[in-house]
Amino acid sequence: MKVLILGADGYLGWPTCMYFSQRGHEVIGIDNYFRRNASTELDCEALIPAPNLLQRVIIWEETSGKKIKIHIGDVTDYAFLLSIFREYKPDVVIHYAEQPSAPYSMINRDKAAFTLQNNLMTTLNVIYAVKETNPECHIIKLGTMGEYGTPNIDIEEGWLEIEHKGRKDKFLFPRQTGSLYHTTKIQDTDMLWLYVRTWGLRVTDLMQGPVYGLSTDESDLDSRLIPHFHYDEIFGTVLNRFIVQAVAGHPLTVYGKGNQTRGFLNLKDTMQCVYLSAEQPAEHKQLRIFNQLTESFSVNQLAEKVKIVGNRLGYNVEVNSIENPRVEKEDHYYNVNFTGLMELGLQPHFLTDNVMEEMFKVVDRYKDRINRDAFFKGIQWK
Ligand code: USQ
Repeated sequence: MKVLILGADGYLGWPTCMYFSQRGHEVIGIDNYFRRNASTELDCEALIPAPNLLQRVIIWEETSGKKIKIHIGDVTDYAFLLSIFREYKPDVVIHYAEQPSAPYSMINRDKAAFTLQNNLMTTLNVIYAVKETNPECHIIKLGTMGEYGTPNIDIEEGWLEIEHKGRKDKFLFPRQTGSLYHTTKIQDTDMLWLYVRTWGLRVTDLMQGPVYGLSTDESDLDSRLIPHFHYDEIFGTVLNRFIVQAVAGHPLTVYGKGNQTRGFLNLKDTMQCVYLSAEQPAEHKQLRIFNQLTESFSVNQLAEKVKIVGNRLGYNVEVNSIENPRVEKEDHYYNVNFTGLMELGLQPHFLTDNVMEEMFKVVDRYKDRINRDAFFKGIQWK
């Protein structure tokens, strides 16, 4: 396959580039370094220094003997994106080129406007570039489990059959998010669904839960290939944050009651899910939606796991419940259907003590770089 990866510098983007490249596919990556620049601006840089993309593809070639092509540019610039589509004619485009943080989208009006503008415009541009150059190209779009929110019913895989006054139809599962970032993902799905219906595009929308981990088979080949690993309030996901906090001797920041439950997955499983989706594409005129997670935990359960493993490794891990800066349900029902990716062949890597120990070991190597000010700045949803 010829694979175009948008957002190739990101936490998911760079490991995805290597994953496809390692398996013999031609990979073209694009990034505008949004996250690098934003984390410098907001004083929340990644834990592990990562060479820029142009340097990383050289390291990758030295390590694997395989080439990845990189273009630095902005997917909101349609002329730029179209020129890439015309030059490479990809079979599949993997769209990660979005502002990925819920807290970032809630900082102020300008960050909200950027999130809206960036996320919707990148998606629109991908849709138009595919239509103009090759409507056969499969779009794989990273959505989020947060599109559904936490309804008081089971969360189905994208769609819900509804019977109303004796008649039946199938609709997108009701969506109700808690942040502007998550709202843009709903809007992306709606936009993709419009163009699947009207232009017959083929789309896979992956409703992913929070990801943890900093290791893939490819990144383990050389420490300079490690993905950006954020532990700060803005770009860090909860388990990654807790492990860095434990290593730094900072109490784990459980927000509110800590009964908030989400569906999690290992970074290695994100790679598998995206790869399986590319190998077995959506049909024409199909918006295929998968719920991308492997197991559910509450925040309290994660904190407890980190505490047990951390204490065993000799850290003194404390858990501290702090006032929740977000507006979210702290007690709620949560039961998600996620059979679609399993049926495609996903082999989950579950959150074992061993997986956490490995994360502790890597984080410990970089503990001198931990910026404690980044753990909690208190970005308010209210
Ligand atoms: N949480 C804490 N303490 C912390 C950080 C988070 O209690 O220090 C809680 C949050 O309040 C929330 C849960 O942990 O209830 C998950 O928070 P998160 O920061 O790990 O995840 P979130 O902000 O929802 O966003 C992340 C990714 C986003 C992705 C989303 C999937 O940044 O790109 O879309 O996970 S989901 O959560 O299913 O919407």
